[in-house]
Amino acid sequence: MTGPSDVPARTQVAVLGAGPAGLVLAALLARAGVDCVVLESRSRSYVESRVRAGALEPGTVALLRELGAGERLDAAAMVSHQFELRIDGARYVMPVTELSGQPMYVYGQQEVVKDLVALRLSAGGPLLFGAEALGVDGIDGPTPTVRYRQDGVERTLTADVVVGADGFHGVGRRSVPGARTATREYPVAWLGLLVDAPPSGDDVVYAFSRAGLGMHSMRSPSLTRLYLQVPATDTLDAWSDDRIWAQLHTRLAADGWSLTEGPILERAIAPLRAYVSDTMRAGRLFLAGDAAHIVPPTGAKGLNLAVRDVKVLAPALVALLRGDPALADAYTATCLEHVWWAMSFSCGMARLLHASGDPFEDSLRAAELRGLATREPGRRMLAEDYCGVRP
Ligand code: RFL
Ligand code: PHB
Repeated sequence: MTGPSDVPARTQVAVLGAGPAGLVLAALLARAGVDCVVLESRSRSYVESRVRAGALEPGTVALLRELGAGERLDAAAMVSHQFELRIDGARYVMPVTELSGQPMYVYGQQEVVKDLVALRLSAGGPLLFGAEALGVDGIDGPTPTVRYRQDGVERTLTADVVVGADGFHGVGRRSVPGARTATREYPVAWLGLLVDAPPSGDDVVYAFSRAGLGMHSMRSPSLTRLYLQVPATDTLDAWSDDRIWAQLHTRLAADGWSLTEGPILERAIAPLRAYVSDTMRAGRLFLAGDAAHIVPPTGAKGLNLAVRDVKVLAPALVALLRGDPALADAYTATCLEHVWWAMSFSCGMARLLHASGDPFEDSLRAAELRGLATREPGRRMLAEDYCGVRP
């Protein structure tokens, strides 16, 4: 890690945030010979242990391998050839690989972050932890500046370009003047659990039940990841272990399947929201990943979208720094196409998979889900959208 004494004050690209978007971008830029400095507000141990996403599209995995961050992933990721839709206890297997030609992968986001942090540090690239960006100035001129605080000291970093890859709560998106946002708040949240128990089967299971969505996923042969739909207003104290397990058993119940319990290692309630900024660029400031858009987690798309953005952004920045602005000018429009596709899939799944409590509405949802799960066009669409392979 770069220490305070050798903190650079000038770089080509200042990247805010060491999440998947910022770290993949830094790796792509390093490969193209562009200097960048990554500023991350949290500590290294915090970002490497923050439990979040798990399902990676084949395109994301291919890029991580290509960048040299695929070794641990290839040893530990679980290849997911199918997932299961469970509708009022009836089981429908979606053969993703058979229908789309590619599998999904299950590998924790914090492991992806660990691999990318190691890659960046091994290449000697500046990556500053505990460095909180406070604001971005001069984005309409040729050399924007980031004000940030590290170890209680305020510093500035001057760059040719600044990228806000600092998530929904960062300063990047607040520094784009005049951005209009399309937003949807949901009345439900997800209670996410990491459990010290072997997964109860090989498949990710999305269960629609009248008591609410229940989900089964995994992180390793000995770690299970589970989710429950809860009211958006709930806090963790409303959810004792007994209540959690009772609800998981009810919602995931199905013939021939039983849920293995274990100690809950980690629990958090995450709000469900959908949000898209209509512009991902203002002058020399660009946004990528959750800073520009949030999708509900029902489609497993957020991290994968962050990677899609920076795949578009890296060559655009390389060209811009060489004096050719065409790709940078097209950045927002290019990204909004994949963002709205993923939004449409994720919001569609969110609408169908969460119970509303209204018996008529929920019977409609179950019928619609059965229609998708049993007819060829629906099955193919679900498989292709899930693994991000569009014909
Ligand atoms: P991140 O990961 O939030 O990283 C942003 C980083 O910026 C730092 N930061 C700052 N740094 C400097 N200065 C500041 N002022 C800063 N403010 C913030 C933060 O500390 C952080 O390190 O955004 P990024 O890189 O855009 O990545 C997006 C993904 O994290 C997110 O979309 C996914 O986790 C969404 N998601 C899923 N995505 C998938 O592709 N597949 C999944 O299976 C999946 N499951 C999920 C999910 C999100 C979930 N939650 C938490 C709602 C499951 C859940 C429960
Ligand atoms: C996960 O494994 O955390 C996961 C899988 C699928 C989703 C969301 C999260 O849609």
